[in-house]
Amino acid sequence: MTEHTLTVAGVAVDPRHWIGGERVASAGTFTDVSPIDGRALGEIARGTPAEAAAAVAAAKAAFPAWAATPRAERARILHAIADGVEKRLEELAIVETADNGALLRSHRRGVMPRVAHNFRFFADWSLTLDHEDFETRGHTNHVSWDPAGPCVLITPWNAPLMLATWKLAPALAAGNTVVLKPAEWSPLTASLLADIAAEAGLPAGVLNVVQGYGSEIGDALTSHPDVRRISFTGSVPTARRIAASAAAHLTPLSLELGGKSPLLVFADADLDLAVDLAVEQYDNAGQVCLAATRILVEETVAEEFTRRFVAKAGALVQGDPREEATDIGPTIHPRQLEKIDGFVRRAVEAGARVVVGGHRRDERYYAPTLLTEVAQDSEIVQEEVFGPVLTLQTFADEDEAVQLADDTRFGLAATLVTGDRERADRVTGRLTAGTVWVNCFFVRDLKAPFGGSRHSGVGREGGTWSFDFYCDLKNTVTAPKGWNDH
Ligand code: TXE
Repeated sequence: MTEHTLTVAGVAVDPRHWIGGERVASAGTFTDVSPIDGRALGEIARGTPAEAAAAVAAAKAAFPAWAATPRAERARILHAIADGVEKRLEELAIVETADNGALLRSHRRGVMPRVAHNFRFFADWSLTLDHEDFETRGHTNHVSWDPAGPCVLITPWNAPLMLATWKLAPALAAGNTVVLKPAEWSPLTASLLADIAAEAGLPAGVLNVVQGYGSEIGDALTSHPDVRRISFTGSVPTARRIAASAAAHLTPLSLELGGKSPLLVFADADLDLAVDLAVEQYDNAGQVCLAATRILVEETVAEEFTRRFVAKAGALVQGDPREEATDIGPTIHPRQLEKIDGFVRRAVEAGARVVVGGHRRDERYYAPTLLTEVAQDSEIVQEEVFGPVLTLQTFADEDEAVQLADDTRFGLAATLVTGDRERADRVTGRLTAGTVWVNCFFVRDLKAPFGGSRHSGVGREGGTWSFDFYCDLKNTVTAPKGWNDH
């Protein structure tokens, strides 16, 4: 504990940067506020471009030794980080909930175990990367996966530690060093992770955490000539700024952006399953990039689907995310709630009918909402709301279902509910989406490629695809002749 330490829900958190294995205070600070009740959690380092550059310099200095560390040793340290996450799981869960308002029970049972799994999975996967050798006219081709260098990871607030570690683990396992820039609305668990990584024996400078506003330090990170990879999860406008800034040095980018994913319910579907999957889209108060926010139902079952949906949605408990019984917590920030409310008001003005919700409960909680009678080209159907707001449209046949499903600028995911396997295959083949779930939702293996098409992103991460991104692949061609020992 130092004079800087904050106590958040009983847990000590250092609000300063973590650069080169040391805590570094910033010239200024910003106030981190809990979405649960608007209470200030503390003053957090407000990074400057010079501080961001210092973090990149620390990552650069630490790179040669970490890159030269045998993979098995790097994997051992990543497993030790996972052990640390598991040991401090309860603290991480409590702090994350205080900071971003998502359900404590999900953090305890789903998210934080997954954070530990991110480290274990990518540590183990790094050991399986093939050093493929093959021959060309007697010459040997040897493919090696070289670490790329310092990586900048920029992450959002909706699933802070989960998204940070899903990038961080493969980047480190591959032998890169990292500057992590967490979102300013949820800075705390990244700081705890820095402590855990240091305790696990991660050498100084391999992981650096800079706090602050993306608008103030983003450029210093993304246009830096020593940065070799940038992985970003967040909004489309910010992605455009990052891409423009990264263009200065042609720094490779991985962009995981928003979505407006469809949930297609065919008349042959198990309707109770369809309703369960639809209501699940309110998880994390709808602040999930993968959320299937456009429900498309075959006309003949639309009335029955709606009846069952209304009953199920009506039973959801909205309130304090720390309570076990709560299903839907607050939105991240009153500004986000204002944005959500604006979307719904404009949709209603344009003729949408409110089936469920349609209003704020107070300045932090937005009632789970379902709107119908919405036009395909309307804002509410085309734009990501990032709140507990779903739309319902109907379709007459498979062709219309596909046409509506695919008619946005996004392409992140799609969910189909149908009892007909052939239909599932046909429809899946016609959709543009990085992930298609059939009769399920959110089942996600770290081996699988993850990402989106169109405005939902550039590139894929997951399994070998993560290492494709975080490594420089090198092919060495060796002739059979020319050796002194011949
Ligand atoms: O995102 P930003 P915001 C969508 C969602 C939400 C909207 C706005 O629709 O309503 O985006 O959210 C950093 N250079 N998603 O404003 O700005 C920033 O500090 C470098 C979907 O919070 O994209 C934060 O760390 N970095 C999404 C991160 O970018 C910059 C999750 C994300 O913030 C920067 C979040 C800059 N110039 C929002 N400006 C998803 N795909 O899941 C900001 N940042």
